[in-house]
Amino acid sequence: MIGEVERYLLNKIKEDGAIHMTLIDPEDVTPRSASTTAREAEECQSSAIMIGGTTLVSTMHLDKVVKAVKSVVEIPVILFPNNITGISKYADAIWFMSLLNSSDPYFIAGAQVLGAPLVRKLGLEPIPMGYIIVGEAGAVGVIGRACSIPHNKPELAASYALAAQYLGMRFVYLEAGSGAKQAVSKEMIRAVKNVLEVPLIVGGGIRTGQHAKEAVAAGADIVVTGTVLEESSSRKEIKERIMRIIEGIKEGVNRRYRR
Ligand code: 1GP
Repeated sequence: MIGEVERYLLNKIKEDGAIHMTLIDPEDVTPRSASTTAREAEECQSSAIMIGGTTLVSTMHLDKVVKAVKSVVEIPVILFPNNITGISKYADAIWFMSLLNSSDPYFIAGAQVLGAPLVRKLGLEPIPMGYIIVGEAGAVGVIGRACSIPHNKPELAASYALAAQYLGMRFVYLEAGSGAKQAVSKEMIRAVKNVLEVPLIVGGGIRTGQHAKEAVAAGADIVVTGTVLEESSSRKEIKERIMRIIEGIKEGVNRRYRR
């Protein structure tokens, strides 16, 4: 059941303690700029490229972006779908995800039912993941009709994460929303990690090495960043920012062992 990409991620987490993934929102890029970001990310040792965005509607554009990225990197390209329009045959794998705290059954199981046959037909590797929205959350909270978990209720996030694990999801994602002012707190990451045996992904509003370090020290296994790279004006800046975040992840792993 566990595919090649998932095995790679699990091994990488085991080897490095925690890893970084670069998120590319197809709506904010051209195929060319996406491939530049992906190449820089791979050079800086980001472990995978995720491609997806909340308001994406053009599968045609998505295909072009995924194809361009795939042609320049060796690391896996994983789809991060907002809906059935977020599926592309050019990717290696897809987060087969359920927005657990949505109030709309469409985002919990409806889109998944529609998308599953296509995922199978295209031979994409599905990686089951429980997706949990936290705090203000922005666009993803609105579109996904999330009953967002307040930042000061870590125990609620832990209950959702545990339920995801008991439902058989093999990854859990705490999402503060793209470009969030407030990233997921250390307390919430710690509370979730405390009950979880599957890898924990954390994203939304992580902009600096210090942020990444704190998230990893608290228990994040995968740190996802997107906005911070979109805000970069040059290849040099993209590289520097990714390097700082990856350095922060390494420091976070070391801090865990020092406890
Ligand atoms: C969004 O968690 C991801 O889905 C990444 O968030 O864009 O804030 O890095 P940022």
